Formats: sequence, C-alpha cells, structure tokens
Amino acid sequence: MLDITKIRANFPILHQQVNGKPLVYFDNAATSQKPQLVIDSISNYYKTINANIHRGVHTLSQLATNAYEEARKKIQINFNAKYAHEIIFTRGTTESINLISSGFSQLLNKGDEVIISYLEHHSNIVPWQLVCEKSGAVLKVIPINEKGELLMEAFDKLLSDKTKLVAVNHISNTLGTINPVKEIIAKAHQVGAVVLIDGAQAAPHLKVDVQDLDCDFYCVSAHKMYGPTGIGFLYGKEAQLNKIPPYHGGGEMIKTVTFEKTTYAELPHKFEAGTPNIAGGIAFGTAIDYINSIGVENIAQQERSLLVYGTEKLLEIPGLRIYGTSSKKASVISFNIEGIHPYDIGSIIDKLGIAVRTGHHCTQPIMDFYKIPGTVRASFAFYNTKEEIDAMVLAVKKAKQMLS
Ligand code: 7TS
Repeated sequence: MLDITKIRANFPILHQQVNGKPLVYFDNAATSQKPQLVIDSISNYYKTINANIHRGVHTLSQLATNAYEEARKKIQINFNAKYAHEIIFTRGTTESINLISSGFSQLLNKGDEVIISYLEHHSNIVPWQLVCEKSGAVLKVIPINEKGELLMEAFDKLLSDKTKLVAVNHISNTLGTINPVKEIIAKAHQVGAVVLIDGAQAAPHLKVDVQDLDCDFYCVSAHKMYGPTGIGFLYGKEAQLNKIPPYHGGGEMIKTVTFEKTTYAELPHKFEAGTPNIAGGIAFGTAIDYINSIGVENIAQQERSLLVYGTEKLLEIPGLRIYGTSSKKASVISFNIEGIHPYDIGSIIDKLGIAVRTGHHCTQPIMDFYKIPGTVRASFAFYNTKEEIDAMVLAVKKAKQMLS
C-alpha cells in the first residue's frame, strides 16, 4: 500500500485552495501534476548546465548533451526498446503521430487502406485523414459496442492485403477502455500492415514493453506522466524508422549539405532538427525515475481502487450514467446526469474546488456514437484519494439539485 499523504507532499500544486475550497484535481487525463523532483530538474538544468547540445566542445555543452542522452536511455530502458536510437524526442503524442503520418503520405498509394478506431483522439484521426486526402488511400474505422469496446470481429473483416497501416490508442482518454493492442498488432502484421499505438493514456498507468507488444511505432507525451509539457517521444522499430523520410529539415539532422544534395544523419538525429526542449527531455527522465521509485504496479493498484470506489459512489446518484463500462478500464470516469448539460455540472463543481474536464474530450465520434454533446470526465492519478472522490460526489449532488 502506498502512503498517499507522503506522496501528495511531493506535489506542491495539490496543497492549495481553488475558489476558496481545497483543490481536488481530477483532470489527470488532460495533464498530470508535477512532483517537486521534476520541477527541480528543470530549474537545475538552467541553473547549472544550460548549453546547446550535440554541437559544442565546451564542457557545459557536453554535460547538457550527456544529460539529454541519458534521458533517452532511461526512456529506452523503461519502455524496453531495443536501441536508444529508436527513441525520437518530439513535442508529444500529437507530433509523434504527425511525424509518422506525414512520412506515410509518401509511402501510401491510391487504394491502400489505413485503419483507425472509433475510440481515437482527434490527434489520431485528423493526421490520417490528411494523409488519405493526399495519397488517395482509404480510411477505415473499427466500430465499438455500447460498453465502449472495439469490435474485434469487425476489425478482422476490415483487415486485408490493402491494409498498410493500423493506428489505434492503447487506452481511450474518454472512456478509459484498455484496448487489446497486442492482438491488434499481431493480426495487422499477418496482413503485412505496420501498427502505430497512441500510448498517451497508457504510459502513465501501465508497464509498456514495446518489444513484447511488437508495435512498429508507439507515441507518448511526458506531461501525462508527471513530466513537463512540450516533450514526448516516438518509439519506432529501427527498420521502420529508416523507411520514413525526415519530418523537419534543419540543423543537426544532416550528414552533409550542398546546394545540390543533402544527406541525412543517422537515427535518432534524422528526425530531430533544430534545438530541442533540452530541459524538458532531462526532466522527462526524472519523471520516469520518479514513477519507478513509486512502482508502476503500486500506481495501477491505487488507481484501480479509485476507479472502483468512484464508479460505485457516482452510480448512487439517480439519473447518472457512466459511459465506458468495459471490464478492462483505466481510472477514467465519463458521466452525465439525465437532463443536465455536462458543462453546467463542470462549472458548478469547479466553484467547489473540483477540477474535471467537460466536453467532447477531442473525441467527437464517441459523442456521436452515444448521441450526447459531451460528458463530465473525472480522471484519477495515484495521488488522488477516496476522500476527494467523496468531495466530488457531494459536489455533483449539489449541482444536480441546483440544476434540476
Ligand atoms: N492521444 C490521446 C489518447 C490523448 O488522450 C491525447 C491528449 C493525445 C493523443 C494528444 O496528446 P498531446 O500531449 O499531444 O496533446 N488527451 C487529452 C485529454 O484527454 N484531455 O486533454 C488532452
């Protein structure tokens, strides 16, 4: 069992009042809070070793380069990639997906097919629509059932030798469904397709092993796993990354440049043009150390108990419906109360110090599926408590009274 009081002491932002009430932060799927260690890591970098990387002979530049590359190595080990150069630093999941989709716009031909799912965040829909428009490829979508689970038989039927790429999320940000990605990857490989997994919501909650999954690409944002914003990574199998043309042109991604012809640097530098978010990368490494010091299993256990408790308590409210009822679920609860707009509930409970997200959560197709304008979404992290859930339930009851 985790000592939650001790853990909460690591997160300075949690100890404040918002609108005159103790903050209850249940918007962790949007972004998680940062422990003091991560905040210190950013400021220590600027205080002690700030310099540009991969280009200076001077000591600070070498120290900064070493720290940045050490963070890449930590990510490699944590996600069990075969090589450190299979980890490409990006601004986050959105940029990781766009890096691959823009590369594929040159690799896809008319009539090829790309499969995504109904559960995708817009950032794993729109890039593929853009690519299909450019290349003449066709976008196919895996449907879902009422519980918010992918219909795997329908997926089987969509797969064919025309399928060139499958892009699905590991965990849905809106419904919390944990998708059977290992099975999806194996099936897609049988028809010769490559698979990109959007791991934005999985990386903070599960132990992810990219070699065990056998995915071709895996995309992560640091800010959802207690690290800073503006940094994340794309994992890609070496052979797959070597097939993809560079994403951005510029400094540090080249081997030689003449006006006639440029040759590109080896992985990972081929995809890392320009000065990166050095402090962010280093602090991302610190966030991974922090998570491992708590233990992913312990995190998952605490979040599981919050999910079970929160589900039970919310369902005691008459007229409340939870969307996303798969038995394989992360600590996300999306709900509505009959006859009340989710935005109204969100606004009232905010006045009571409770931070949740309302709206479509960048997943409009899921809202269309359930024929709703949006949901109220409470997403828990391991630093949350049952007492906080009680405070939210009380606030939702008050909001319901005021609005009905
Ligand atoms: N994919 C999934 C599954 C996500 O949940 C998000 C962000 C993204 C991709 C994009 O990540 P980014 O870091 O590049 O922005 N999800 C949310 C959310 O649920 N609420 O705010 C952002």
